Amino acid sequence: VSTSESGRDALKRAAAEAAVAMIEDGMVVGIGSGTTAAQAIAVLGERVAAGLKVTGIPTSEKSAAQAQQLGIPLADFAAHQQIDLAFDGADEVEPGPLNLIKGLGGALLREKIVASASRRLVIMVDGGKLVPRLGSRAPVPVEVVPFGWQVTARRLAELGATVEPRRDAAGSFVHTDGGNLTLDCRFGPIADAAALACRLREIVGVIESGLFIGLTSEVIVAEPGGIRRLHPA
Ligand code: A5P
Repeated sequence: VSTSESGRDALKRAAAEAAVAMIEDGMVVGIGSGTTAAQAIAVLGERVAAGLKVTGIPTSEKSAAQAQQLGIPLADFAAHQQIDLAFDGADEVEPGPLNLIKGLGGALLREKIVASASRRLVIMVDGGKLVPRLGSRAPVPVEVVPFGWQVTARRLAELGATVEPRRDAAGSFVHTDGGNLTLDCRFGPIADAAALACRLREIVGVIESGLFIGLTSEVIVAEPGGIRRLHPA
């Protein structure tokens, strides 16, 4: 796999094109967040400009702004509670169940709400994001209420994680679109991601974790040799 920036960008674009090709006229579409999703939004913008009729429900303020700029009509859950297809990126994918780690790019909660309201969740990655066990490389981002975050962080550490609050380059806490904090929790390779997701949810102060369990319909994997499609085993 090419590790150069332009090589990775080309793979993201290839995955994005394959995902957006699945979108049909009249669909309500969940619009993901992150750099791969941004490529897909650009491709979707081209199709909308060419006459495709869709309604988008964005998963972050950033994606909403990009979609709006490209003339993609947007709505929210007041208008549609059922999404036909959502596209998004991921930080790690475990082949087999196609469980995911998401949220390293900052969004997570809205992504999970959109994913859970979608008939199909299509994930776009390059081959470098496939791991035998979630947590092999990435931390699990956990969105928490700012009040008492230190207590929440301690509880997360008791589960065996090294916990770091997400900060920007200047050292300030990063706030999510919902005004919350993100704690990056390094567990190392996770033997049972579904069980861990449940345990995380039980901690007071935790809003959601970046473990996406049983939500993925299809993963589009872009590699230098071409596109592969994975379905949950
Ligand atoms: C958004 O914060 C995340 O969940 C992204 O979907 C994920 O981090 C993948 O992002 P990239 O496509 O930028 O790697």
